[in-house]
Amino acid sequence: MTFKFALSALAIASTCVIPLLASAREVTLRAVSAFQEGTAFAKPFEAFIKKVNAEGKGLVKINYIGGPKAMPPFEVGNAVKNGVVDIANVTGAFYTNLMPAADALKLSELTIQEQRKSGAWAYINKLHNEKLNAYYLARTGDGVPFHLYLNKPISKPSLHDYTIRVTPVYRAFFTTLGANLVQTAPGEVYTALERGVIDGYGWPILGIFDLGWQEKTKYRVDPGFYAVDVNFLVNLDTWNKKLNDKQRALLQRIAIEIEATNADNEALGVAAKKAQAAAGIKTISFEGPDRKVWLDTARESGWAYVEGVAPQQAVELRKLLTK
Ligand code: 173
Repeated sequence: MTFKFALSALAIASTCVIPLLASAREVTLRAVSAFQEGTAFAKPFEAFIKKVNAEGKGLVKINYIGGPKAMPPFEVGNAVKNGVVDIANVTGAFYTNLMPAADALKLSELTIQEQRKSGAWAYINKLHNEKLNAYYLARTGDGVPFHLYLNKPISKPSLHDYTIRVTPVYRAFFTTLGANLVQTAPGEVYTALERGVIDGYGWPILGIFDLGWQEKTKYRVDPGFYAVDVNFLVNLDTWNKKLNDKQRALLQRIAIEIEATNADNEALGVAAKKAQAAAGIKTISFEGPDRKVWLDTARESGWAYVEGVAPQQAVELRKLLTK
């Protein structure tokens, strides 16, 4: 073989091989959301996917399977754990069956940026590694409180004789206030309101227009309580084995950029209150001692519940997540 021939053979080989290697390096991740596509708590995740697919060309591609039509919200944690999906957008309340301490995430008084600095994120990530076989990639929802929405007014912090739709987020609080509880996924709230089987529901300040609930809602109770946690979780085998350093760095950088948009949430909440008032939803606002009872009951019943289901983690989490 002449030297010249060898060179041209090498040139041909490399033009064939390099594109193959490049495409082999692009990893496709399957994604689901526990919240319906296009709604308030799917939007940050969808912005994340859009950015990853634009900026990660040739490196990572996210294939968005969709929301609750693709997978029931309370199954999403399991799907991440088993690797049925690689990445998911889901609130802790939907995977307390696998990680009881996830119920404490809503009780955080620190932003995710503060949690990353203080070591809280690292501890919470470790719990996700152990219980959910997941990497805790991002938290959205900081600055979005939960509220009680009603169709029968109340004048005191008491819910005796009221039937309220819940998830684990509100369970301890509304139980302490004397309510009867019905747990449903978000997709079932409208029908429950329409049929009159519930007198109200727990939900954050954002998102009640997404599924048309304003049509069936008379009152919102203020103040709001807790802080929404909607988390991006990556299957741990995917994170450790399927992705390389560059791919992990890209996902981490964009996740942190999305977390920075949590700063917009307060303004979104103000706008949501105005829109609710314009839709005819009246505010029941607890002031003075009632306000204190409302907020103290929310916080203390919430922590007492976590202490019951995950005693050691509750002590650690309360230290890490409160001021
Ligand atoms: O379904 C719910 O009320 C709930 O638990 C939740 C949690 C985070 C964001 C939105 C809803």
